[in-house]
Amino acid sequence: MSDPTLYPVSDAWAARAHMDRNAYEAARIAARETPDHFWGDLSARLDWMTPPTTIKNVSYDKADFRIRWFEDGVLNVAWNCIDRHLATRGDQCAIIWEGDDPSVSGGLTYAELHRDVCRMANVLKDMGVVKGDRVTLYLPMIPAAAVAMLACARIGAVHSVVFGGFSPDSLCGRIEDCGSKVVITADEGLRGGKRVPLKANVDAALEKLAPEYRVQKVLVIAHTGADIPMIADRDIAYAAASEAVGDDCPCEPMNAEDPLFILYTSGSTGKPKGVLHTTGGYLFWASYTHELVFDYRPGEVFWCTADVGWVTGHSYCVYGPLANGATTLMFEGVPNYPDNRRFWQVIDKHKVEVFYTAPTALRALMRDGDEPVKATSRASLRLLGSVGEPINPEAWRWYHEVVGDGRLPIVDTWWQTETGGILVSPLPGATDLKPGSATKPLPGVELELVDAEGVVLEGAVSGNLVITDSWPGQMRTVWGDHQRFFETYFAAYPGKYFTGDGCRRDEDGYYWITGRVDDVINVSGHRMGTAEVESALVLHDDVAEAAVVGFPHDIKGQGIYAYVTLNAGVEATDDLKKALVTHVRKEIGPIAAPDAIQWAPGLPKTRSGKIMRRILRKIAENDVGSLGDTSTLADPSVVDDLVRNRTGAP
Ligand code: 6R9
Repeated sequence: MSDPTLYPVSDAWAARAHMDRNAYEAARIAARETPDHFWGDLSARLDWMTPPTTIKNVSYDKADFRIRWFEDGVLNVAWNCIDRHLATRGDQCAIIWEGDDPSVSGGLTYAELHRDVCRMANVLKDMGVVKGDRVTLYLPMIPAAAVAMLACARIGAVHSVVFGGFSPDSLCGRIEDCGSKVVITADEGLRGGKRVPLKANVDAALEKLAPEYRVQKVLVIAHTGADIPMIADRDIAYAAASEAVGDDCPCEPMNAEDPLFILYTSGSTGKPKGVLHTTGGYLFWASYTHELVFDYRPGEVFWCTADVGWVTGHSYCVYGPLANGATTLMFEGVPNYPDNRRFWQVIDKHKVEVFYTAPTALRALMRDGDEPVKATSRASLRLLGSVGEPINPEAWRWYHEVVGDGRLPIVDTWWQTETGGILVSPLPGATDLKPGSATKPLPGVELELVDAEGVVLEGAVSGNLVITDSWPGQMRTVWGDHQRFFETYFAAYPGKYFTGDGCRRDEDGYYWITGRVDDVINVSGHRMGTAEVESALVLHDDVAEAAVVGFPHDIKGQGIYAYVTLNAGVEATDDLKKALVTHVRKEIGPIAAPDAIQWAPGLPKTRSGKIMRRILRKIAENDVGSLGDTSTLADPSVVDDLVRNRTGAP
């Protein structure tokens, strides 16, 4: 077949997989009809200090709202990810580390991971960190990042990892929101041959903190060895501190519903939300989905290219693989440094068996043709995965035919920071593939498509994607704002979790995620709230008002298009555009930098003053033939001006 639309499960996969078609169908029914029994049995995949007797306790009703899984169970995440493997795989590599510089790599066995995690846990304890305290991590992609996460988990501290690409301002906001008294960072990071001044950013962030949020200690890991200023009584060099402690640290018994981590993510309004995940349900889901979706077998080398600053890095670089006793690869660098063969060379170097990356990386590499890929063997690979945004069929086929030599299934995995782990994905032994479709929900994931009024849509149709029941990995609250949690996810369609995504279901019951239907844009697989970028822009002295929308971008999936109204008397120059881009990079971080800025003398507003983003989106997409009804605008003529002066979006 030259251009098949269906890629059937091979006999070999059906035979080897954890779940074949029949097992999948049976699990779907069992999870729906006898959830306590189904999940209760499966919960034994974790090691419990006290096994749970109550399995599922969930209500999405406003009056009686609660989400609890395995609630009387007691366990420790670090025990499950490390200690329980020591007897059988102490000498197995737990983490392979590949540095930004191709001549630098390393790693840790499970025994070494145990030693390092215990030491860091003891250092944290000596610094006064106790169960329930929040600890902010601002680290490069080095094994110490996983060690720090697990050290927190070991003593019951709640980690909040902030992506190293976020600015000091963003870091400051996240430290204040969760009230961390301790920050763990490194001297510098390395990405694509460039140094990332992590410690300097932490210093700048802490200077901006309001006094009541004063951070007491900063633990600094030496990575590049840069000569950085240390502040007496606040900064602690990790190397020396870890020499002073023992390498044994008991695991704190944690209730299944005790918090494990907070991870900030962008929403459609306001500042980023602190998504809270708990101990039992989250770890269970990360572990279960890692095994099922990637059909993971002990001893295989698993590589998820995401940074631990994102949820994908949490669940599939660290928690899922380590809970399953895997060898997980951590890569510090970027796909095109020193050149565009890097991913494939790393696969050959470390004999990677499962490779999990984002469509934006594939689209960027695809531009350079097949030759860089074909220069490598990739013979060790047996499965490919995709995550973060819809994968366009063209990129899917390139991934399948060129990267996978036409022989590997692709699991296109749909999920969110909020869901803790994968919810919709093919299973390699059970699901025929369609390029561009995340295919079908995992057992226990009950999807519906609804219209704007909440009417349930049947059959082959497009609508808003909602989930009618709970799964163990679901987030439990927005840190410090339970009301916002309910309002954001459960108020739009009572009794259902609203994903924020639009979706089509085809005649075979396959799901095709079409993208966000709210004011969140997905830039290179990273979520960005339009409101956040707008707030950053209006902080600039010359800006009166700003409106930000997404537009289709060949590589990034979506780009950021900003309409900016300047203060009276300010001259609209190209230099000012550049200054605004720099300003947003500084306020939020490089991922938020606008791809296009258009000067807008006026913005299209309703008479009640609401900006009509629908129109701004159309103009940014250069789809000006179908602007729809503009008669409700206070001043319809602003639209003509915007259309006339549309910026040639890249
Ligand atoms: C894991 C992660 C979540 C949003 C989500 C959706 C988009 C993620 C996708 C996908 C289509 C896929 N998304 N995976 N869209 N197909 N396979 O990315 O979490 O950063 O919270 O983003 O990403 O729009 O709602 P997060």
